[in-house]
Amino acid sequence: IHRRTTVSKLDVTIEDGVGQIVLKRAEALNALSRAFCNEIDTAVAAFEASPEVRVILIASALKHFCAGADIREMSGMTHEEAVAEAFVGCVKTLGEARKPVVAAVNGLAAGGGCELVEMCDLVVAGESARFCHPEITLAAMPGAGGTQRLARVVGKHVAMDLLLTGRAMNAQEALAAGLVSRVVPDAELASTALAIARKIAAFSSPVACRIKESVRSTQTGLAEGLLAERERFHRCFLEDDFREGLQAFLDKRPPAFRHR
Ligand code: CO8
Repeated sequence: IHRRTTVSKLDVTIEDGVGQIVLKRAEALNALSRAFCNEIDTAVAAFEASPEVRVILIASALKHFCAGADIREMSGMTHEEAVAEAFVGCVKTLGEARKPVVAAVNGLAAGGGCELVEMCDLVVAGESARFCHPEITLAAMPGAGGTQRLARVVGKHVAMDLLLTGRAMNAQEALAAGLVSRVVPDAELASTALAIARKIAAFSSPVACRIKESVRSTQTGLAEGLLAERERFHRCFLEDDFREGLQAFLDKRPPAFRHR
């Protein structure tokens, strides 16, 4: 069965038991605006509900995987709006998916984009892929699991290096740290990720989901940690350094933080 629909900023296809989501919000390097998150959320929810889909695959059609939260949109939001709209809550469905999720990462996965990767179960990276959490350079912090899932995957000290310095890790480093499952030549990224997804989709789906559920149960305290992280992230919206960090990015200048 092969179906194809185009939902403005996403390509969504189902083939051989693999539900594929290809991000293509070209004007902002797949930055996660609320509308874009809602599209991702809707696509994942549809795949979760579809008996045709046994594995979910997420990839990018652009030169980067995803540039993180939409800084332009965040800069216009008040604290009340961020809390009321549960900003960052919108990509919840991917993080909570029962079905296995494979990520195919090319270019940069930054901030919220790296958090999308951390929500996935098996991560295939092109050899030029890079991973970073630059939130601190904006006087922001991760809000969709970056402090929680990353620390659980790579350990406290590598997580701290990424989160407190904002530096990017290359694909080989990410492989050694455990954030990535496999590194392949860039030209083979899409085909390898699809082959892996198809292989998993050919097995019994209930048992694949049960294996995932069982592995996830090792992540004790994750749900509570995610909620507490989100609350801390929302607090950034009350701070003047955060406003300055976002504005400086948009103005393409270095930030002048007051609270150094
Ligand atoms: N938000 C909005 N617009 C963006 C973003 C973004 N995150 N990233 C890039 N863009 C825009 C740029 O403003 C630019 O627009 P224009 O052409 O109008 O000037 C266009 O995309 C292309 O970007 P660049 O010219 O900068 O492209 P480069 O190839 O030179 O650089 C980078 C690519 C390195 C990815 C660079 O764009 C960059 O550093 N982006 C910001 C990365 C970042 O700091 N991300 C973290 C954001 S904070 C965060 O993610 C918190 C997560 C909270 C949870 C969110 C869950 C939804």
